[in-house]
Amino acid sequence: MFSGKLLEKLSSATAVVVLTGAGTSAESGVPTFRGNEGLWKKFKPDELADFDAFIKNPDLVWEWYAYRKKLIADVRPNPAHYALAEMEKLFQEFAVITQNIDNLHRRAGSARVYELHGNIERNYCIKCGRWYRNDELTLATSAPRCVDCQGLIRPDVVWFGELLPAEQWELADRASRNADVFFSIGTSAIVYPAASLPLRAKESGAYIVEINAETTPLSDIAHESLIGKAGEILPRLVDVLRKQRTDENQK
Ligand code: BV8
Ligand code: ZN
Repeated sequence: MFSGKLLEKLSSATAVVVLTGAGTSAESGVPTFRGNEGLWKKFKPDELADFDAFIKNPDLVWEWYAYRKKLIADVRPNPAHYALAEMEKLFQEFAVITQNIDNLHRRAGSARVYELHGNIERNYCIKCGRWYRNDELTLATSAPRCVDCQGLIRPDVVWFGELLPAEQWELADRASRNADVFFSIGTSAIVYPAASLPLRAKESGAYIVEINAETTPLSDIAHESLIGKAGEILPRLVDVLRKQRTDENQK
């Protein structure tokens, strides 16, 4: 299933970076955005994941995020998340850069996780900046208001037209440029600037591998594109890597 070239690259790699998208959480039961059952099918992205839409119709945007918060609270990491947490132990430098806001990588045990698009478990008041955890919010039908200043509370996620968190982006960009092998897993590779990371990694000499259920704009640029489910492919890759290390140690 894995090419000799990939296994050779991984056996000599010190720095491995993984960019993940919604497809990595799909097998946990979290709907993706652009797939057939995707979230964007029912809702339009620019009606929901956008600050102006939020100001115009905070209740509708909160209805969408309340639905996702409830859904994400009830799901668990899947074999793809656990395999990535295992892979972290096999390389000197390993980072997961995620576009996902579901916190499932950390819940699966990954330590170095850069969240480019925020985290659905955090919320803040747009007027005074006070932070709120999900369990501090009563997600009834209308948008929650700040107890201190009555300002609108929003989820701490990156909407279209908004800048990504500077420190997370900086760390992700540096890790991508320093990678020996860069995986793009479960992402349609169309949302920027996240989708520029594999290109930056390739410019700096990294071996680019895509693992995705279908081809994407990255497929022709990557050195290898493995079509399939992350939850099936990644555990097999970890098994092969573990065996590779045992064989090496026995030499
Ligand atoms: C910014 C909110 C700039 C959080 C999201 C025209 C051209 C190029 C760029 C632009 C443009 N017009 C506007 C832009 C910029 C825009 C952008 O890239 N738009 C795209 C759509 C063209 N980007 C932005 O606005 C970003 N900000 O650029 O600011 C700026 C500059 C100066 C000053 C101010 C600002 C902000 C981007 C973040 C937007 N936020 N969501 C939330 O609620 O989640 S976007 C949304 O898409 C999510 O965040 C998600 O993370 C992201 C990417 O989606 P994917 O994760 O890839 O999910 P998707 O469903 O698309 O694909 C899943 C894949 O998995 C599929 O391929 C499927 O086949 C596969 N799969 C399914 N199951 C499995 C699987 N694979 C493996 N195993 C499985 N089991
Ligand atoms: Zn406030």
